[in-house]
Amino acid sequence: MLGVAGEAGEGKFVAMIYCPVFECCVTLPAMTRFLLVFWSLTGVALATPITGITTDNPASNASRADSPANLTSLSVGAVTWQAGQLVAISDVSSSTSGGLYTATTLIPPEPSTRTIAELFTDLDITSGKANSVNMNMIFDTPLDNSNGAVPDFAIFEIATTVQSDSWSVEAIVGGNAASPIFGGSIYTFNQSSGVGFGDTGHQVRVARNSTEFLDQDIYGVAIDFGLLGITSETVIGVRVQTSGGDPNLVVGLQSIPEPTALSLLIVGGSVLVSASRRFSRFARC
Ligand SMILES: [Ca+2]
Ligand SMILES: [Ca+2]
Ligand SMILES: [Ca+2]
Repeated sequence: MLGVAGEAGEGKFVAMIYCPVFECCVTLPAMTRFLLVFWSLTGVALATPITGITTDNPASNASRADSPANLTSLSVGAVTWQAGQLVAISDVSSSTSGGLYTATTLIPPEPSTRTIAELFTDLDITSGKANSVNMNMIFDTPLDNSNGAVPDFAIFEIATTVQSDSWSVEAIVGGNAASPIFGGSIYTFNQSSGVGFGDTGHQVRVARNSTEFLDQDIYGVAIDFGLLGITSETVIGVRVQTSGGDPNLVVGLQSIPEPTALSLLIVGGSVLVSASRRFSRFARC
């Protein structure tokens, strides 16, 4: 199902992927809308690549060294969470000491007063932690899964081309970041299991040392609490665990009422079916 990835800009994606259902290439947003409708109707779900974001600092594809960019909206198919619906992390703890980085600097070796909490309690997609093992994060406001299959939180990370690390996530339903109480089950996903991360159009240039730099793109994926076995519980945070992944932002997505979200998804799906019929006449691949 996953195919060719195209270049992305701020809020605009032209990636084309092969859809075996329609036997043609469709845009990534169209495919995501189809998947969301399919999941809503069948209960079969996967994590979902984000399809667009906006930030307070537009992406500059000509430069690999973006300035800090705080998330101001996030879209998955036809569903968009605006700034007031994005829930930041208020507390974070980590089991490892992997390198912290900001938009242009790896910390260390640069002397810095920045802490892991500072890099994860804002909405900046250009700062994070390289080679994490696991991190416990508490949302500023508790969330729930009253929106059904609509995603409830998103993870952003850096990678050279496409995200290829393995990720596991688990809901925190009590306690705090240092001593969490987990609920539901662990959900594991990666590129080989069919879950890709969507390209944000932003980049970072991470310093490995004083003379060596690593250019990375920033990607995002949205996840439904149902994948974590959460139905009626209140979720106060999440544990994010990776095999060498590099998270730079975890953000909660306030619940958009299911009827509204579902109608948006169905409209999106209807548009997709209509468009795919027209498209398939001349765009088979
Ligand atoms: Ca960050
Ligand atoms: Ca949900
Ligand atoms: Ca990575």
